[in-house]
Amino acid sequence: MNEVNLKIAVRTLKECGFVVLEDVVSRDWVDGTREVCNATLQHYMKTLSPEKREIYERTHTAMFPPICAPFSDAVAIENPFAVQVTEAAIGPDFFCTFYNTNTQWPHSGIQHVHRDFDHLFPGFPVALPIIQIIVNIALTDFTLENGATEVWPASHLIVDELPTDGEALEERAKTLPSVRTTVSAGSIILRDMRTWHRGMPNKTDEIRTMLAMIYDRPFLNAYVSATELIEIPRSTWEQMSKRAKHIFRYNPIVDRAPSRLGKAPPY
Ligand SMILES: O=C(O)CCC(=O)C(=O)O
Repeated sequence: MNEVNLKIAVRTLKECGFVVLEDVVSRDWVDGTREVCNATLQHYMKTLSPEKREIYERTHTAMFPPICAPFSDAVAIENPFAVQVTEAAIGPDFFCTFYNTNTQWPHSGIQHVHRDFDHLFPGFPVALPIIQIIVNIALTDFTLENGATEVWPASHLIVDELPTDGEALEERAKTLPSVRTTVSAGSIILRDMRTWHRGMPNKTDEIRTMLAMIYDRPFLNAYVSATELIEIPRSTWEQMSKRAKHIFRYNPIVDRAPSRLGKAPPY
Protein backbone atom coordinates (compact mmCIF):
# COMPACT_ATOMS: atom_id res chain seq x y z
CA MET A 1 0.00 0.00 0.00
CA ASN A 2 1.42 3.39 -0.85
CA GLU A 3 1.81 6.13 1.74
CA VAL A 4 -1.37 7.95 0.71
CA ASN A 5 -3.58 4.86 0.96
CA LEU A 6 -1.93 3.78 4.20
CA LYS A 7 -2.71 7.16 5.70
CA ILE A 8 -6.36 6.90 4.61
CA ALA A 9 -6.65 3.34 5.97
CA VAL A 10 -5.22 4.21 9.38
CA ARG A 11 -7.27 7.41 9.60
CA THR A 12 -10.46 5.51 8.75
CA LEU A 13 -9.70 2.82 11.34
CA LYS A 14 -9.09 5.46 14.00
CA GLU A 15 -12.10 7.63 13.11
CA CYS A 16 -14.71 5.03 12.15
CA GLY A 17 -13.53 2.10 14.26
CA PHE A 18 -13.05 -0.13 11.22
CA VAL A 19 -11.66 -0.09 7.70
CA VAL A 20 -12.18 -2.37 4.70
CA LEU A 21 -9.24 -3.36 2.48
CA GLU A 22 -11.16 -4.46 -0.58
CA ASP A 23 -10.08 -7.55 -2.56
CA VAL A 24 -6.59 -7.97 -1.14
CA VAL A 25 -6.42 -11.78 -1.01
CA SER A 26 -6.49 -13.89 -4.17
CA ARG A 27 -9.71 -15.68 -5.18
CA ASP A 28 -7.80 -18.96 -5.55
CA TRP A 29 -6.61 -18.91 -1.96
CA VAL A 30 -10.02 -17.84 -0.68
CA ASP A 31 -11.84 -20.60 -2.61
CA GLY A 32 -9.44 -23.31 -1.40
CA THR A 33 -9.52 -22.05 2.18
CA ARG A 34 -13.32 -21.82 2.21
CA GLU A 35 -13.54 -25.46 1.15
CA VAL A 36 -11.18 -26.61 3.94
CA CYS A 37 -12.86 -24.31 6.45
CA ASN A 38 -16.35 -25.58 5.67
CA ALA A 39 -15.18 -29.20 6.02
CA THR A 40 -13.49 -28.35 9.35
CA LEU A 41 -16.65 -26.60 10.55
CA GLN A 42 -18.73 -29.68 9.72
CA HIS A 43 -16.30 -31.85 11.76
CA TYR A 44 -16.37 -29.36 14.61
CA MET A 45 -20.18 -29.24 14.75
CA LYS A 46 -20.25 -33.03 15.13
CA THR A 47 -18.18 -32.73 18.32
CA LEU A 48 -20.87 -30.55 19.96
CA SER A 49 -23.93 -31.70 21.89
CA PRO A 50 -27.18 -31.61 19.82
CA GLU A 51 -28.44 -28.72 22.00
CA LYS A 52 -25.31 -26.64 21.47
CA ARG A 53 -25.24 -27.44 17.75
CA GLU A 54 -28.83 -26.28 17.40
CA ILE A 55 -28.06 -22.98 19.15
CA TYR A 56 -24.93 -22.38 17.07
CA GLU A 57 -26.72 -23.15 13.81
CA ARG A 58 -29.59 -20.84 14.74
CA THR A 59 -27.40 -17.96 15.95
CA HIS A 60 -23.67 -17.85 15.28
CA THR A 61 -20.67 -20.19 15.39
CA ALA A 62 -17.11 -19.44 16.44
CA MET A 63 -14.42 -22.11 15.99
CA PHE A 64 -10.68 -22.33 16.59
CA PRO A 65 -9.25 -23.52 13.27
CA PRO A 66 -6.30 -25.94 13.29
CA ILE A 67 -3.04 -24.02 12.95
CA CYS A 68 -1.87 -25.62 9.72
CA ALA A 69 -2.33 -24.85 6.02
CA PRO A 70 -4.29 -23.07 4.72
CA PHE A 71 -5.17 -21.32 8.01
CA SER A 72 -1.47 -20.74 8.80
CA ASP A 73 -0.58 -19.46 5.33
CA ALA A 74 1.30 -16.17 5.30
CA VAL A 75 -1.46 -14.48 3.33
CA ALA A 76 -3.73 -14.99 6.38
CA ILE A 77 -1.54 -14.75 9.47
CA GLU A 78 0.79 -11.99 8.26
CA ASN A 79 -1.14 -10.47 5.40
CA PRO A 80 1.11 -7.63 4.18
CA PHE A 81 -1.75 -5.12 3.90
CA ALA A 82 -3.19 -5.97 7.32
CA VAL A 83 0.27 -5.92 8.89
CA GLN A 84 1.08 -2.57 7.29
CA VAL A 85 -2.05 -0.91 8.70
CA THR A 86 -1.64 -2.62 12.08
CA GLU A 87 1.97 -1.52 12.44
CA ALA A 88 0.99 2.06 11.66
CA ALA A 89 -1.93 1.95 14.13
CA ILE A 90 -0.51 0.06 17.13
CA GLY A 91 3.21 -0.24 16.44
CA PRO A 92 5.52 -2.90 14.97
CA ASP A 93 5.70 -5.14 18.04
CA PHE A 94 2.07 -6.29 18.08
CA PHE A 95 1.32 -9.94 18.82
CA CYS A 96 -1.46 -12.47 18.18
CA THR A 97 -2.74 -15.05 20.67
CA PHE A 98 -6.30 -15.41 19.36
CA TYR A 99 -7.43 -16.84 16.04
CA ASN A 100 -10.94 -18.08 15.32
CA THR A 101 -13.61 -18.18 12.64
CA ASN A 102 -17.06 -16.52 12.57
CA THR A 103 -19.86 -18.33 10.77
CA GLN A 104 -23.46 -17.50 10.00
CA TRP A 105 -25.01 -20.83 8.96
CA PRO A 106 -27.66 -20.91 6.23
CA HIS A 107 -30.92 -19.53 7.67
CA SER A 108 -29.27 -18.48 10.94
CA GLY A 109 -30.63 -15.54 12.91
CA ILE A 110 -29.24 -12.33 14.35
CA GLN A 111 -26.44 -11.91 16.90
CA HIS A 112 -26.72 -9.46 19.81
CA VAL A 113 -25.00 -6.09 19.43
CA HIS A 114 -21.69 -6.17 21.27
CA ARG A 115 -18.16 -4.89 21.46
CA ASP A 116 -15.45 -7.54 21.68
CA PHE A 117 -13.45 -5.65 24.27
CA ASP A 118 -14.25 -2.79 26.62
CA HIS A 119 -12.24 0.36 27.14
CA LEU A 120 -9.07 -0.18 29.12
CA PHE A 121 -10.35 2.15 31.85
CA PRO A 122 -14.18 1.94 31.73
CA GLY A 123 -15.65 5.22 32.90
CA PHE A 124 -12.65 7.32 31.84
CA PRO A 125 -14.24 10.35 30.12
CA VAL A 126 -12.35 10.12 26.81
CA ALA A 127 -11.49 7.21 24.53
CA LEU A 128 -7.84 6.17 24.61
CA PRO A 129 -5.94 5.20 21.43
CA ILE A 130 -6.63 1.87 19.78
CA ILE A 131 -4.95 -1.13 21.45
CA GLN A 132 -6.50 -4.18 19.75
CA ILE A 133 -7.40 -4.81 16.13
CA ILE A 134 -9.46 -7.73 14.89
CA VAL A 135 -8.47 -8.81 11.39
CA ASN A 136 -11.35 -10.43 9.50
CA ILE A 137 -10.73 -12.16 6.17
CA ALA A 138 -13.98 -12.76 4.25
CA LEU A 139 -14.08 -16.28 2.77
CA THR A 140 -17.29 -15.56 0.84
CA ASP A 141 -18.80 -12.44 -0.62
CA PHE A 142 -20.52 -10.71 2.28
CA THR A 143 -23.98 -9.53 1.22
CA LEU A 144 -27.14 -8.17 2.82
CA GLU A 145 -28.73 -11.58 2.13
CA ASN A 146 -26.05 -13.81 3.68
CA GLY A 147 -25.45 -11.81 6.85
CA ALA A 148 -22.74 -9.21 6.25
CA THR A 149 -21.71 -7.92 9.68
CA GLU A 150 -23.50 -4.78 10.93
CA VAL A 151 -21.12 -2.20 12.40
CA TRP A 152 -21.71 1.11 14.23
CA PRO A 153 -19.14 3.62 12.91
CA ALA A 154 -17.29 5.55 15.63
CA SER A 155 -18.92 3.52 18.43
CA HIS A 156 -15.42 2.63 19.65
CA LEU A 157 -15.28 6.22 20.91
CA ILE A 158 -18.41 5.93 23.08
CA VAL A 159 -17.24 5.99 26.68
CA ASP A 160 -20.46 5.86 28.72
CA GLU A 161 -20.43 3.09 31.25
CA LEU A 162 -22.47 0.72 29.13
CA PRO A 163 -21.90 -3.01 29.37
CA THR A 164 -20.13 -4.59 26.39
CA ASP A 165 -23.45 -6.18 25.38
CA GLY A 166 -27.04 -6.56 26.65
CA GLU A 167 -30.35 -4.71 26.50
CA ALA A 168 -28.98 -1.22 27.11
CA LEU A 169 -26.55 -1.53 24.22
CA GLU A 170 -29.25 -2.95 21.91
CA GLU A 171 -31.53 0.00 22.73
CA ARG A 172 -28.82 2.60 22.29
CA ALA A 173 -27.67 1.02 19.01
CA LYS A 174 -31.19 1.48 17.56
CA THR A 175 -30.73 5.24 17.87
CA LEU A 176 -27.37 5.38 16.08
CA PRO A 177 -26.49 4.95 12.40
CA SER A 178 -24.97 1.63 11.35
CA VAL A 179 -23.56 0.15 8.14
CA ARG A 180 -23.31 -3.38 6.74
CA THR A 181 -19.87 -4.62 5.67
CA THR A 182 -20.89 -5.82 2.22
CA VAL A 183 -17.47 -6.80 0.87
CA SER A 184 -16.21 -9.25 -1.72
CA ALA A 185 -14.52 -12.53 -0.76
CA GLY A 186 -10.83 -11.89 -0.16
CA SER A 187 -11.43 -8.50 1.45
CA ILE A 188 -10.01 -7.77 4.88
CA ILE A 189 -11.87 -5.82 7.53
CA LEU A 190 -9.77 -4.37 10.34
CA ARG A 191 -11.86 -3.39 13.34
CA ASP A 192 -11.06 -1.69 16.65
CA MET A 193 -12.17 -4.28 19.23
CA ARG A 194 -14.34 -1.67 20.98
CA THR A 195 -16.53 -1.03 17.92
CA TRP A 196 -20.15 -2.21 18.27
CA HIS A 197 -21.13 -4.89 15.76
CA ARG A 198 -23.19 -8.04 15.22
CA GLY A 199 -23.54 -10.95 12.80
CA MET A 200 -26.76 -10.70 10.77
CA PRO A 201 -29.24 -13.34 9.55
CA ASN A 202 -28.07 -15.52 6.68
CA LYS A 203 -31.08 -15.95 4.42
CA THR A 204 -29.20 -18.00 1.81
CA ASP A 205 -28.31 -21.70 1.48
CA GLU A 206 -24.55 -21.01 1.65
CA ILE A 207 -22.30 -20.83 4.73
CA ARG A 208 -20.99 -17.31 5.42
CA THR A 209 -17.59 -17.39 7.18
CA MET A 210 -14.69 -15.11 7.95
CA LEU A 211 -11.36 -15.74 9.66
CA ALA A 212 -10.63 -13.60 12.71
CA MET A 213 -7.26 -12.84 14.28
CA ILE A 214 -6.67 -10.37 17.09
CA TYR A 215 -3.56 -8.20 16.90
CA ASP A 216 -2.66 -6.65 20.27
CA ARG A 217 -0.34 -3.95 21.52
CA PRO A 218 2.62 -5.62 23.31
CA PHE A 219 1.66 -4.58 26.86
CA LEU A 220 -1.55 -6.65 26.60
CA ASN A 221 0.56 -9.78 26.89
CA ALA A 222 0.28 -9.35 30.66
CA TYR A 223 -3.48 -10.01 30.40
CA VAL A 224 -3.50 -13.06 28.11
CA SER A 225 -5.11 -16.08 29.72
CA ALA A 226 -3.18 -19.33 29.28
CA THR A 227 -6.36 -21.18 28.26
CA GLU A 228 -6.82 -18.91 25.26
CA LEU A 229 -3.39 -19.37 23.71
CA ILE A 230 -3.07 -20.92 20.26
CA GLU A 231 -1.32 -24.30 20.15
CA ILE A 232 1.04 -24.15 17.19
CA PRO A 233 2.23 -27.51 15.85
CA ARG A 234 6.02 -27.53 15.51
CA SER A 235 5.70 -28.44 11.82
CA THR A 236 3.73 -25.20 11.28
CA TRP A 237 6.12 -23.15 13.42
CA GLU A 238 9.11 -24.34 11.42
CA GLN A 239 7.52 -23.10 8.22
CA MET A 240 6.60 -19.68 9.57
CA SER A 241 8.60 -16.61 8.53
CA LYS A 242 10.63 -14.61 11.03
CA ARG A 243 7.89 -11.96 11.00
CA ALA A 244 5.09 -14.51 11.63
CA LYS A 245 7.09 -16.08 14.47
CA HIS A 246 7.41 -12.66 16.04
CA ILE A 247 3.65 -12.04 15.77
CA PHE A 248 2.81 -15.46 17.28
CA ARG A 249 5.73 -15.46 19.77
CA TYR A 250 3.68 -15.89 22.97
CA ASN A 251 1.89 -19.09 21.95
CA PRO A 252 2.99 -22.61 22.91
CA ILE A 253 4.61 -24.77 20.24
CA VAL A 254 3.43 -28.37 20.54
CA ASP A 255 4.95 -31.53 19.18
CA ARG A 256 1.60 -33.03 18.18
CA ALA A 257 0.77 -33.33 14.48
CA PRO A 258 -1.77 -30.67 13.41
CA SER A 259 -5.30 -31.94 13.91
CA ARG A 260 -7.69 -31.21 11.06
CA LEU A 261 -10.56 -30.78 13.53
CA GLY A 262 -11.70 -27.38 14.70
CA LYS A 263 -11.93 -26.72 18.43
CA ALA A 264 -14.37 -24.82 20.61
CA PRO A 265 -13.32 -21.35 21.76
CA PRO A 266 -13.22 -21.12 25.58
CA TYR A 267 -16.56 -19.29 25.96
O1 LIG B 1 -19.87 -12.99 12.15
C1 LIG B 1 -20.08 -11.78 12.21
O2 LIG B 1 -20.59 -11.14 11.30
C2 LIG B 1 -19.66 -11.01 13.45
C3 LIG B 1 -19.21 -11.89 14.56
C4 LIG B 1 -18.26 -11.25 15.49
O3 LIG B 1 -17.48 -10.42 15.10
C5 LIG B 1 -18.24 -11.61 16.90
O4 LIG B 1 -18.93 -12.56 17.30
O5 LIG B 1 -17.53 -10.94 17.67
